Amino acid sequence: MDVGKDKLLEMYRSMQRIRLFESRIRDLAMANEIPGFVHVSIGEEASATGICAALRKTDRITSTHRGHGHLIAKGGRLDKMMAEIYGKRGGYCKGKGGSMHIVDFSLGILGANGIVGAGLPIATGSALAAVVAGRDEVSACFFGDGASNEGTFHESLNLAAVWKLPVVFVCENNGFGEFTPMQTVTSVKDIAVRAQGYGIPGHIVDGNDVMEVYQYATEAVARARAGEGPTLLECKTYRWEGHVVGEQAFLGEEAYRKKTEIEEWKRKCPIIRFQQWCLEGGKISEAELKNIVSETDKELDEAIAFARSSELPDVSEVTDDVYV
Ligand SMILES: Cc1ncc(C[n+]2csc(CCOP(=O)(O)OP(=O)(O)O)c2C)c(N)n1
Repeated sequence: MDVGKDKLLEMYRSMQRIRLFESRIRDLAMANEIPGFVHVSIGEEASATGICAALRKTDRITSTHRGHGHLIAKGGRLDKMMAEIYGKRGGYCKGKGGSMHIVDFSLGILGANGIVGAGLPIATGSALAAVVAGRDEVSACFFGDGASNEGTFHESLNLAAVWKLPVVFVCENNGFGEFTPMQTVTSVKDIAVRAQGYGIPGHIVDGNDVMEVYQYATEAVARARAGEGPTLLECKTYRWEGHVVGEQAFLGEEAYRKKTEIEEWKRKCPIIRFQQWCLEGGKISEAELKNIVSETDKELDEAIAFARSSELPDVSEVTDDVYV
């Protein structure tokens, strides 16, 4: 696929922003500086990036409990995300949503979501709304392998197929739902085959290869925009960290996965892979890549300073912006 240098740089920046943001979040949560639960997607950066790189700003996404990467890839601001995760007033939801409820309608981000499988009908509804309103917009829906066993997955794929809605369903298959290996609770080896049951295309994608994700996403988005209906993409990937930050307790004798498996997947790091591909082909220089990392580190220092200095919301504001 012929991709210009600007796009490659944009994708590299997106993956590094996700990795570095979430690495900081993980460390801050372990230091008890961040309240509540945080789920990071370290190791899964290529799927969020490759999909969002194929979308327009006006296109929409729905996300999950593991949503920082999706939001960053769609253009989310790191300072407002950081403040939200700190529970501060300067955050996207004025500190009342936290990690799992970040929304930015101006960027087409319809929300992270703590309810597994909840994004599927929202994305389907958003695609229907676009068709009814005559807007040329595509909705991309991120969800996990666990969510593909929820009723919402099956209902959404069916309706989106029947009405040929402009949706791209993106299953990020990281092999586990919490501490349960996917194969022990899922009737098929590959989630992509479930597309056949709804008469739509389904593709298995190397979710650690950002260029492959981008290629499949470009085709699925074009198909959706042309009124030909939805596509299911299954991005095979792996999460390096626990289901939730602070999960070390589950790495003992009774662990649900082996350390060697984690190490094996670390060797397939999506960022290093893309970096090598860019350097080997002389597409991007090492200095350009390093510059992106140092710019992102600086952006993160500022985002953390912003979050720390932002105020906590007042108890009197608890029902503001909430339907009661
Ligand atoms: C409807 C619902 N059921 C159960 C849970 C508890 N829960 C939170 S995350 C999770 C696992 C989800 O697995 P998957 O969809 O594969 O996403 P991953 O965590 O692997 O990214 C579960 C069961 C929930 N939040 N919502």
